[in-house]
Amino acid sequence: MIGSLFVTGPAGTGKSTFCGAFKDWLVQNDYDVIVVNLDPGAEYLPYQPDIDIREMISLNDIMSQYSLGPNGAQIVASDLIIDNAQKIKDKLDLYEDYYVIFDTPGQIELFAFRPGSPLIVEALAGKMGMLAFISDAILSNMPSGFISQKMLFGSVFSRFYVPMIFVLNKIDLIGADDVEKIKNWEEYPDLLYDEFENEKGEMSKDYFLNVINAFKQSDIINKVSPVSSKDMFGFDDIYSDMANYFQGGEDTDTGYKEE
Ligand SMILES: Nc1nc2c(ncn2[C@@H]2O[C@H](COP(=O)(O)OP(=O)(O)O)[C@@H](O)[C@H]2O)c(=O)[nH]1
Ligand SMILES: [Mg+2]
Repeated sequence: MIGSLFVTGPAGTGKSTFCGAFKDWLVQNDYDVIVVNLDPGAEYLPYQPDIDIREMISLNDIMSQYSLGPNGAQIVASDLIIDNAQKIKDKLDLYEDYYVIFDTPGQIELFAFRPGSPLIVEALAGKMGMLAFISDAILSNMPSGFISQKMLFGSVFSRFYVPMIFVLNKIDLIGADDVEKIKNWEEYPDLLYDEFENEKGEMSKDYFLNVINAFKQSDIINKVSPVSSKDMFGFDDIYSDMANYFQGGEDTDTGYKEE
């Protein structure tokens, strides 16, 4: 493994679609890559996983074994991923010079907020793991939505403490002007505050001013990476962030490509 990208984010933001599309993009650009499905509850996946947790954990078996409904079984299933880490690792070891993309359970709390999840990242990726937080462009297009996604991003970062990319997915559903507006919020957080005030009218000014200040001072406001997993747009930027982290720059990586 060259490096691993764990793809997380709220349900329906497009994690699985991103995993499949980013894999296709990497393959088209001559990189070796596999996708690992870590969602035991996935009924349908928009890609063919190279390693699949569903072969190791069955939601139906858990439901009957522990007399649980589908929701309870999802929680137990997520907690069982760590028990299967070695099995997954053995399979990963067959892919020495590959990038590995991990798709994570649909509901964010099943990955980000279970006690064992940082151990899963550590066990499967060692020091070569980073996270992509997938946010939905429609939600992030409003100041309140954007702030809520950034706070969630910060919350996930607090748990894993590995490099994280804030992906603004589904930009095909908003205008180019809106993408620029969101990028501007990132660069000039005071603008975000002004527009948030316009959106909400009366509000607790001190609280939100302090939230924005915390963003500014903590690197939570740092960069957004606009992507359309549907149109395969924006993946070059994601890739260069990965290459920078894993190999210390794209030049090194070009060397790898020519090997
Ligand atoms: N328009 C558009 N739809 C997308 C994009 N990415 C994902 N979707 C759709 O969003 C829905 C949820 O996607 P999915 O990958 O299952 O989300 P997950 O729950 O985060 O894994 C599906 O209907 C996807 O087709 C995108 O870039 N653009
Ligand atoms: Mg999914």
